[in-house]
Amino acid sequence: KEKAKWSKETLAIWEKYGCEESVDKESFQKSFVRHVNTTLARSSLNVDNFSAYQATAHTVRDRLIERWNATQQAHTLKDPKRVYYFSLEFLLGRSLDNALLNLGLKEQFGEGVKELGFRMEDVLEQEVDAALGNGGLGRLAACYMDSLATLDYPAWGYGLRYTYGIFQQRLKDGFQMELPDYWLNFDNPWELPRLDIAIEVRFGGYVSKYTDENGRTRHRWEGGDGVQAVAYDVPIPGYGTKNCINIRLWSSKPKRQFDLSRFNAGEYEQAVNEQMKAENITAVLYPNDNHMVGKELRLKQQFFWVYASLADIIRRFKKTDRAWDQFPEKVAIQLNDTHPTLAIVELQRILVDQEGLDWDDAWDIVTRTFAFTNHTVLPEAMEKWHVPMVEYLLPRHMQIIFDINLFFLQKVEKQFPNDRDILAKLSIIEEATPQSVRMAHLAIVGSHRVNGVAALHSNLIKTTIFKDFVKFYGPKKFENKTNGITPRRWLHQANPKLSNLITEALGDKKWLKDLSLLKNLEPHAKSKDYRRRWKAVKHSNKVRLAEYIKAKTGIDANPNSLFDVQVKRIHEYKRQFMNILGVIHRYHYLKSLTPEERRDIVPRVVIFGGKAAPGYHIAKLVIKLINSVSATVNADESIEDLLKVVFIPDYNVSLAEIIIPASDISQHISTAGTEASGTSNMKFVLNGGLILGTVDGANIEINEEIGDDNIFLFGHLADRVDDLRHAHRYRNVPMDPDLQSVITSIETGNFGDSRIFAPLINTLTFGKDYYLLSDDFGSYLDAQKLVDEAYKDEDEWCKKSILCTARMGFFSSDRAIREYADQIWDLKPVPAKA
Ligand code: IMP
Ligand code: B1N
Repeated sequence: KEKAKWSKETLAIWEKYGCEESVDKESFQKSFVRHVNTTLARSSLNVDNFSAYQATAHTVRDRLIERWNATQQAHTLKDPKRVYYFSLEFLLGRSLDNALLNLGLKEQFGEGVKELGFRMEDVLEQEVDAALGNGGLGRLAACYMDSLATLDYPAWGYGLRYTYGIFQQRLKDGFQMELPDYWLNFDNPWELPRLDIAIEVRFGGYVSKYTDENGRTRHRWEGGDGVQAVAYDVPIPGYGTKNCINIRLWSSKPKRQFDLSRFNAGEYEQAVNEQMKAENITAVLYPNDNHMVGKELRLKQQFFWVYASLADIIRRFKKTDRAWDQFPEKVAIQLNDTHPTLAIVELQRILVDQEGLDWDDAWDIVTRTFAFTNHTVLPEAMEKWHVPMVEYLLPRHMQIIFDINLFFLQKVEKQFPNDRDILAKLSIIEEATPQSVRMAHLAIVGSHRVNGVAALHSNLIKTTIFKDFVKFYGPKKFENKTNGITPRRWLHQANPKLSNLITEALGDKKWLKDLSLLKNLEPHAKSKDYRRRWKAVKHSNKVRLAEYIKAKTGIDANPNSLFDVQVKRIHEYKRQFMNILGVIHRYHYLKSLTPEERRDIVPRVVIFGGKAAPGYHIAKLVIKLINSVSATVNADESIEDLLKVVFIPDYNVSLAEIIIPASDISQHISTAGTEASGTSNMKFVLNGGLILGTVDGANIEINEEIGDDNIFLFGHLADRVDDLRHAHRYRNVPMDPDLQSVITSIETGNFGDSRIFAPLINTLTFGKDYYLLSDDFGSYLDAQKLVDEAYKDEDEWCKKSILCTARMGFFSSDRAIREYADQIWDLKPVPAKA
């Protein structure tokens, strides 16, 4: 509209200067120097690596924003169906290298920066991770955004802009210490503040009833205290496309208007204090992975986020004159776990209370809009909110939840008359004191599709936690969408040498957009020369990691050893405890050998990394035990290089990019049935690392793809777990003798004062051993022996390594996203102009 008002002359000026930012070396240098001089207000005499990073980042950002604008414009013009990915976590890591590679600028900008006196590697190292997530769930959201952008889907991410990301981990005397991650300390070039997009969010208040002009009883949510949600946009560039999508992160700010009535003399300070509380809502990411803590602030975060996001989506929908029943044809919302489930209730409230729709019409729109991904079966992770808390913060939403439940249970009752048992099992409300809202039940009832994240997991939810829902809805509502990872970050960026070697063999880089093409690597496993070069790449990645380990821990890790890696959140179900007990067993074994026998031993470096939730004491003891064992073993000169144990502190995405390409074998050893999928397992294998794992999560599908010869699986299967647990509880199961001798060794003080480890050791004894370490320990040690044997034949190992990479095509997040788009969202790509 406004454009029409402009004169020809005005338009000409716009067009003259609206040209594209060029992407050649000289243009890079020109922008770089301009940003140093203006954005950073520095001169050529005063530029360090960090300023060079900032100037490079701003130069790339300018080019990103251009693509971002073009993409958003194309979408606005076409008004296609969009998908909105609601995730409380986006674990993006660093952006500069990723943007350079996805935009295809790495080479010329690298040259440009070199001529200006810097090395691109040093510049890239300056960036701090955007660590707005705990682990797998948050990183999955980031991989999915990369694929959505790369495949030209019209998609948005919605999340929170935490001031503090996941804490930084330090070690003190082998214990984990947590430091706040104040990641916005220096400016963040990867976000665009949209201070004009501010939405008022309310908590508290009351519900009033009234009769409308048609004589219907209606409800209105009134009163309460408000805060503002301000938008910060994070551009996500696709690989090999102009498409650049957006993650909108909300930050909480005080309302602009003070409550004037409070401005009586003396209340000023209190009024300001009240206002400052607004900022608390998005201050900190909750640092728990797979664990629910029922804190009021967390519930506030969830509502704040879904309220603002829905308001934004509805504003966009209302730009065109469409009837409400077309909403699901324009909007698909994917719920990343139950964290955003209140969105279901909020949309129903908007449609009924504000837009005046009938309940049933509204509910039909709601259920056609939402789909829900479940990521865990662990009972302690299931979200439940106390009814009194929900009632107090969100009185109208609580009423609506009761109504949703009432209408749902009426249908259940009709289908299963006189079955009180199934009513209690399916109810959204858990009848305890106090009552709770079961968020998973609400998410299922309010969605048209529910999916698990690997084949085993999706079957398990149908037969265990959600089995009664399958009885009611039938099996079709429940699907599997096996997780995937982006090969751009997890191979091309993290392992440039291997990426080059693959491209050389395949003739071009098409595999980066169609990972199934990797299968054409298979014949190269037979080439001696190719194997030699493949081995050389792995070796140089191990050298890079060994240098990092030396710098951070002082430990010498010999790159000629077998690198055995377990990096992931520290959790009892992931069984890092079993790994370190296995290490102790190995240590004893080595000490029992004669010098001749030792000659036959494959030297190992066992590498651990990962954070424990700050309140998770047992997990923190596991870290301490690893460090104690590390201290003893590494100091024992009689062991030489045959065994080294390393705990790398502060595992995060950019560290994963160094560690994963350097692994020979990685461990994914959760008790069968507990790890929904795992995604780092995929990353390791894609980089030619073998797996030692249990028959759990995506390990199973990886096995199906790469074949039995290329993976070391062990342990009891998921269908045995219940019986084994039962046996532990009701009978006195003798402990595996190897395990017993390792425990005794800890208890006799071989790894420092054993008293501190008592609570950890107690998890195995007293008829517990909930994660079945004792049951799996024997087969774990056997599998380790097979690993040792296999590694002795370097050439055979290398063949396996190549075949692993070649057969991982299925695990691209592009495949996963296409499945979601075709089977759940009904979404079509909309390419931005080339
Ligand atoms: P998994 O649990 O081993 O499947 O790992 C999931 C992914 O989360 C890893 O591959 C990393 O990309 C990412 N990640 C980043 N930081 C952490 C962490 O502290 N713990 C676990 N995963 C992390
Ligand atoms: O989600 C990943 C899976 O690969 C992992 O197996 C699974 O453990 C992980 C509450 C979670 N499940 N649940 C969570 C995280 C934070 C939180 O506050 C639960 N994370 C997973 C991706 O599918």
